[in-house]
Amino acid sequence: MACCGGSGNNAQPTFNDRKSTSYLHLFKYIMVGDSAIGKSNLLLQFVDKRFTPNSEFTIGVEFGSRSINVNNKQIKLQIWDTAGQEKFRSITRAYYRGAVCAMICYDITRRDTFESLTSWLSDCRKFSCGDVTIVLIGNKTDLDSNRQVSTQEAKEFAEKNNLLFFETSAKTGHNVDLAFEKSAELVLEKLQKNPELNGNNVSVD
Ligand SMILES: Nc1nc2c(ncn2[C@@H]2O[C@H](COP(=O)(O)OP(=O)(O)OP(=O)(O)O)[C@@H](O)[C@H]2O)c(=O)[nH]1
Ligand SMILES: [Mg+2]
Repeated sequence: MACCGGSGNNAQPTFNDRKSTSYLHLFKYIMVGDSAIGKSNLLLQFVDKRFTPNSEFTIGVEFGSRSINVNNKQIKLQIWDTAGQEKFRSITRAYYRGAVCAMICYDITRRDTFESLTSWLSDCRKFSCGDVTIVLIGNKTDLDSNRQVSTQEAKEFAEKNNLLFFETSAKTGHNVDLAFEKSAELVLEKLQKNPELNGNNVSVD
C-alpha cells in the first residue's frame, strides 16, 4: 500500500471514495492502536468492501474516504490510518489534530494490544483538540475461539472512559459500517450543539 505522509493537505488517498458525491460535512477520523490488529483492513473493508489476508505494515500514515448518509445528511469521512509500530508513534501524534473522531483499536485475540489502550487513550486526549469522539474497536471477532479479551471487560473499559464500543471483523465486515455510522451520528449530534467543534467543516451542496 502506498504511503501518504506529509501534512495531509496535498496527500492522495490510498483508498478512494467509490462514488464522488457532494457533502454537507467533512469529518476527519484517525485510527490508532498497536501494529497488526487490523486498522488498515478495517479501513479497506469500510471504503472498498475488501480484506487482504496478508497485508503489510503501514509505513507512516495512509488515508481513505467514503461518504455516508447520517440522518438524511451527506457526510464525508476522511479517515487517517496510522502505523501501529512504536517507531512511527511521533508521526501518529501529529495526525490527531483536527480529528473529530478517533478509533482506538485492539485485537481481541491479543491481550497485549488491549493493555496498550491506556497509552493510546492518553495520546489521544493529549494531542487531539476539543470534544473528540473516541470509539473503542475490538477487532477480529471471526477468531472468537482465540479470544483473550472478553466483551464484558472491554465494555467496562469503554464505559469507564466514556467511549463508544464495537467489536468488529475486518475479514467478514461484521459491525464495520455500524462503527463508522454510529460514531458519525454522535459527531453530528455534537456538531449541531457546538458548530465550532469541526475545524475541517466544509459545506458543499
Ligand atoms: N482473521 C482476521 N484477520 C485480520 C482481521 N483484520 C486484520 N487481519 C489480519 O491481521 C494482519 C494485520 O492487519 P493490518 O490491517 O495490516 O493491521 P494494522 O493494524 O493496520 O497494522 P499496522 O499497519 O502495522 O499498524 C493482516 O494479516 C490481516 O489480514 C480480522 O478482522 N480477522
Ligand atoms: Mg496498517
